[in-house]
Amino acid sequence: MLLATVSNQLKQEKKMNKKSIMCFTLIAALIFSTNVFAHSLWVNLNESFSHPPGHVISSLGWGHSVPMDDFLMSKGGAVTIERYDLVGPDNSKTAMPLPVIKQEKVFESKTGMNIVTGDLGLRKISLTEDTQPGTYQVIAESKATFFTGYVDKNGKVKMTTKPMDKIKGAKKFNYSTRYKAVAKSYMGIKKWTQPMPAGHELELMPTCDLSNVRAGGIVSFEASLNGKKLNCDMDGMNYLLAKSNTYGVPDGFMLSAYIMDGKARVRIPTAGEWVVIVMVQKEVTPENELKDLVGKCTMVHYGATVSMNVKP
Ligand SMILES: [Cu+2]
Repeated sequence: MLLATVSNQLKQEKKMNKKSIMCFTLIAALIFSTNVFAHSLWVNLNESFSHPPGHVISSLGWGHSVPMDDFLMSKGGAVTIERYDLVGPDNSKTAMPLPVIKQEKVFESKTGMNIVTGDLGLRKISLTEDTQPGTYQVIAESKATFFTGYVDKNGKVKMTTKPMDKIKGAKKFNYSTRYKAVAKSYMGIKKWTQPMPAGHELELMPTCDLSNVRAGGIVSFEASLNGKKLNCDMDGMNYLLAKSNTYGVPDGFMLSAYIMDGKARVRIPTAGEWVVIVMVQKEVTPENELKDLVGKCTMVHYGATVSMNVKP
């Protein structure tokens, strides 16, 4: 009896060791994902006024598929959130608790599925008698992170989240970039007031009322990088993308519009949640405004989104 218990315990310990090794390998693989800068970060806002005075549920989206694609730490790529704010109509900022990002235990189902819990920043924002009317913003920002691919002294291809100058013994760098993703969503409580910019390097601003968009309506935006209007010119082509789970999904396409003189507009064909995306990549050179990053990375990737709910 006692022997059986000891042997069971040993078996269990062995199993746990194996699991923790597997877990570590998984974390390593996650952090070293290559195409993470192709992922978008966005804010989902779901308004509920069934029980007055009402509330809004905020959550974060990460990946490709609207409204929720993946956890902030997953095989597709990990991201750290450093800002998750509720901004009032008077532009006052209230920090909401950041999502807890960690590798959780995987539960196995009886039919070959894996189940895992996680935190996508689910926060309830309730109205009170004292709620000031106007436009509220929920703003999320990821931490600017380096992604470097290199060949080590033994000829092995490696990937890391360090800048180039922190990697020892690299024979060759395949790529090195810094990526930061920012996300905003707006809600007009009783009325729409023009929101203030968030102060992002890549700032995407609506120039229309986003609380009352209907299918078939036009939405307009302004986009700038470090205060300079984005454009389509000799410096490159900049465009805005718009995607939803109610349009183009089975065929894998989305809408796009050129950004001319900082402005772009798009007609939204269907009701549902839409995410508007601008992604910009800039080369680091000793002559341009990114010169402080020379030696750390060769590229900088910026991603900005604004999400909205379109009525039928
Ligand atoms: Cu992906």
